[in-house]
Amino acid sequence: MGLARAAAWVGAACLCAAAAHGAPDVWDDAAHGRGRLPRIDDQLRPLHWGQLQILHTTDIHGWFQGHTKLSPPEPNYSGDWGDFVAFAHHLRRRAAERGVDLLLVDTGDLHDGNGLSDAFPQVPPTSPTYAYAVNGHVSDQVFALADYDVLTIGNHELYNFSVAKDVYEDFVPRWHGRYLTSNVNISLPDTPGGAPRSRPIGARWTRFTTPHQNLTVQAYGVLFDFRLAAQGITVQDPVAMVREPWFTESLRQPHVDVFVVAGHMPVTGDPGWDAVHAAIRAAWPDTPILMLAGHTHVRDCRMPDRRAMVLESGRYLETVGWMSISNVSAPAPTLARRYIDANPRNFAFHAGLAHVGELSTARGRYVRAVMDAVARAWDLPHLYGLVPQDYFLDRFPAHANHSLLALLTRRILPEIVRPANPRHTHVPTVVLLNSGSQRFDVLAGPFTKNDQYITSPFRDDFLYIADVPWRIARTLVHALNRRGATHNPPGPAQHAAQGAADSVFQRYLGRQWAAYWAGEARSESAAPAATTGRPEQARRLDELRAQLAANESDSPLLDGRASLGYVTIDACPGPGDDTVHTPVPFSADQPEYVAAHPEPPPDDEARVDVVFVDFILEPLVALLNDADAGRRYTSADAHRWGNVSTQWLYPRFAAHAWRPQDAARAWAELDTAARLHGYPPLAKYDTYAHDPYDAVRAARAAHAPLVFQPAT
Ligand SMILES: *[C@@H]1O[C@H](CO)[C@@H](O)[C@H](O)[C@H]1NC(C)=O
Ligand SMILES: *[C@@H]1O[C@H](CO)[C@@H](O)[C@H](O)[C@H]1NC(C)=O
Ligand SMILES: *[C@@H]1O[C@H](CO)[C@@H](O)[C@H](O)[C@H]1NC(C)=O
Ligand SMILES: *[C@@H]1O[C@H](CO)[C@@H](O)[C@H](O)[C@H]1NC(C)=O
Ligand SMILES: *[C@@H]1O[C@H](CO)[C@@H](O)[C@H](O)[C@H]1NC(C)=O
Ligand SMILES: *[C@@H]1O[C@H](CO)[C@@H](O)[C@H](O)[C@H]1NC(C)=O
Ligand SMILES: *[C@@H]1O[C@H](CO)[C@@H](O)[C@H](O)[C@H]1NC(C)=O
Ligand SMILES: CC(=O)N[C@H]1CO[C@H](CO)[C@@H](O)[C@@H]1O
Ligand SMILES: [Zn+2]
Repeated sequence: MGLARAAAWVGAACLCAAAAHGAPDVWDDAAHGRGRLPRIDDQLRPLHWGQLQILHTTDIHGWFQGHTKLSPPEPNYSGDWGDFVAFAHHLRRRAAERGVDLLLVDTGDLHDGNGLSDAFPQVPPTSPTYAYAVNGHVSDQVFALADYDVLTIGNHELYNFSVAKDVYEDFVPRWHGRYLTSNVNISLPDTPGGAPRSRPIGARWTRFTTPHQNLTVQAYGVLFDFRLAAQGITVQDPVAMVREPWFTESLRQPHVDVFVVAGHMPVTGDPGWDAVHAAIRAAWPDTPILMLAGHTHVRDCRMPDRRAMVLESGRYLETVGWMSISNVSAPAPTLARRYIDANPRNFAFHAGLAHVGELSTARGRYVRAVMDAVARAWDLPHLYGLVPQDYFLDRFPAHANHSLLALLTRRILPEIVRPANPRHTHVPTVVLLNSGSQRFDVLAGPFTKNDQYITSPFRDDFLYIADVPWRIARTLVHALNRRGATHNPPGPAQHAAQGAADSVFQRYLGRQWAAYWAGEARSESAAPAATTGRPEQARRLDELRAQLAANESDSPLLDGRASLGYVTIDACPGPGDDTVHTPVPFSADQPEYVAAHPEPPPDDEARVDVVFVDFILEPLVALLNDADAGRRYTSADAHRWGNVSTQWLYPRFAAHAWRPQDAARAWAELDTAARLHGYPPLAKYDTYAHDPYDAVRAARAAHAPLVFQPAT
C-alpha cells in the first residue's frame, strides 16, 4: 500500500526528471550488470548455527543498491538489497528445516549517504507528495521489503523533525509493534492544531515467542545519549532510562528465555550498553542477553558476561552481522558471531547453495526492480565522467597521488573553486576546505549523480574574506589543524556528530593495519611475540607509510596474499570475519583541513583573498584576529564566493577533467589494477566501446561456478 503510493510518486518524479534533463549521459549499473563477484580463491568461514540466530544490519545509510565499483575491496560488498532479501529468505528456510529460529534485527541510520535515500526530488509545499519529500521516505519502503523482527532508530533519523515525523507516521506502523524506541520520544498534537504531546516514536519494548524453539523473547530498542536531535524530539540518556519505573516494571515477568536489545550505540566507549546490561542482569541473573549495536560503523564485539554478547555490524551494507546462541537455558550457553561480507557469493555460501545463481528469489528480483525504477526516476545513473584512477580518503598519506585530499588541493580547489569568482584573475587566493566534507573514496570508473550523494553529501557554500596579508593567510590551514577535533566548529549538527563516529572508524582501520604489519614482522623474522609492543608496531607502521608514499603503485601486501577487506580484532572468541582478508592499507596522515595556496607564493605583505567553506566562518574570523594585530575582522567581512558548493565539486570537475572520452584509458587502467589484485583480465575495452560494463557481466559469468575453500 505504502509502496504503491511511493511508486506513484516516483512515477510523477520520473516525468519531471526526464523533462528537465533531456537526453542525459547515463551510467546504468542495472542495465550494465551489477558489481563484480569476489575473487574465487577467498577462504570463507562458515556460520555457527544455534537454537536462535540473528541476522543484523546497521548504518545502511541508503546503500540499498550495494557497492558497484570495481576497485578492491568494493566487490566484497556488491550485494544489494535484493540479494539480502533473498539471503534472509534462504536462511529462514534453512532455520525452519533445522527446527531453529532466525530473527532479523536492524539498528538504525537507514539514510543519509546515498542517492537512493537522499536524492528525492524537491516538490512545492502545495504538492500532494510534499510530506514524502524527506530523506529516507522512499528508501525506507525499499528496506521494508525485508521482513524484520526487531528494529530501532538511529541518530540520522532525528536531525530533521520532518524526517522523524515521517518515520513515526509512515514507517513505524508497518512493523506492528516491533519498531522499538525505549528512550526516544516525538512531540506531536493528537488532533490538528492541538497541543503537542510527547510519546515514544515506536513501542518501548515487546515480547514474542519464536515459532520453532518456542523461546520467549523480550526486546528493547535504545539510542545512545544523543544531544543534537531536532526540536520536538527527546532522547533520554540510557543510563537514566534503565531507572524508569516502566523499565523496572517490564522486567517483572514470569518467564523470559532471551533478551534481545537493538541499540544504536557503539560496542566500545559508550556507557549505554553497560547500563542496559547491568539493569537486566540485576533482575535476570542468568538469562541470555543478545545486544545488537551500531553508530560507529565498525565491526566490534564483546561479551559483558558469559551469557551476554554485544555485536556491531559495520556500515553501508558492507557487513551483515550474525549472532547465534545454543543451549539457551543451560548454565553455559554457547554464543557465536560472524561478520559476513555482503556479496552474493558469500550469501550463497552461507545459505548452503551450490551456486550463486541459486540465490535469487522472486521477491529479491522485485526489490531490485523497485530500486532500479527509483534510481532512474531520480536520474541517479546520470553520468558526469569517468574517474581515471582511485582516490582514497585514508588509504594513503594526504600528499600521495592516490589521496583524495591531494586531488582536492592540487586540482579541484584550484581549478573549480578558485575560478568561481572573477576576482581570482587579479587577486591571489587561498582556498580552505575541511576534509570531513568528504564522505567516501572516489573510485575509478563511472562518476554518477549517485556518487555525488555518496562522496560529498553536505552542501556547504564558499565564502571569502578579502585583503588578508599573505604572511597571515598562509598560516591559516596550520592554525585550523592545530585547533583540532577538540574545537569542532559550530555548524550543521551532522558535521560534529559524524566527525566523532568517523574517528572511531578510522582507528578501527588503523588498528587492523598496524596489527597486520606487526604480525608480518614477527613471522618474517621468526622472532618471539615479545617484540610486538606498541612502539614496535608504530615503527613498522611508519616504515610502511614511508614505503607507500615513496611508491604508491607498489602493493607489497597483495602478491599471493588474501584479498583486501576487514580483518577485525574484537573481544569475542575466535575470528569474526567470514572471509580471510588482508587489511586495507591505512594512513593516519589525514589533516582535518587542507588548503590550495597561490602558485607562485606572493610576497609576505601582498593581499590575498581567503576562500573557505561557510561553516568555519566563526573560527576563521577568530584565528585571523589572533594572527593579525593590524586589523579587526568580523563575520561581516565575509562574502559569497561565486556559485560553488561542496556538493557540486566533483560533477564540475568531472565535466572539466573526467569526460567519458577518456573511457578507453580509464578502462585499461582499471583492467591493470584489477589484474594486479588477482582478477582475471577484462575483455578489451574497444569490444565494449559503448558498454564497458558488458565486460563486467562477462567476468561475472566466468566466475559463476563457485569453488569454496573452507578456512581451517
Ligand atoms: C528537513 O527536511 C525537509 C524536507 O527535506 C526540508 O524541507 C527542511 O528544510 C529540513 N529542515 C532542516 C531544519 O534542515
Ligand atoms: C515519552 O513519552 C511518554 C508517554 O507519553 C512520557 O511518559 C515520557 O515522559 C516521555 N519521555 C520523555 C523523555 O519525554
Ligand atoms: C511454549 O513455552 C511456553 C512458556 O515457556 C509454554 O507455556 C508452552 O506450553 C510452550 N508451548 C509449546 C507448544 O511447547
Ligand atoms: C549444549 O550443552 C550440552 C550439555 O550441556 C553439550 O554437550 C553440548 O555440546 C552443548 N551444545 C552446544 C552447541 O554448545
Ligand atoms: C604523482 O603524480 C605526478 C604527476 O602525475 C608524477 O609526476 C609523480 O611521479 C607521481 N608520484 C608518484 C609517487 O607516483
Ligand atoms: C614503483 O613500482 C613499480 C611497479 O612495481 C616499479 O616498476 C617502479 O620501478 C617502482 N618505483 C620505484 C621508485 O621504486
Ligand atoms: C549554480 O550552479 C548550479 C550547479 O552547477 C547550477 O545548476 C545553477 O544553474 C547555477 N546557478 C547560477 C545562478 O548560475
Ligand atoms: C569475499 C570477497 O568479496 N572478496 C573480495 C574482496 O575484495 C578483494 C579485493 O581486494 C577481492 O580480490 C576479493 O575477491
Ligand atoms: Zn551511521
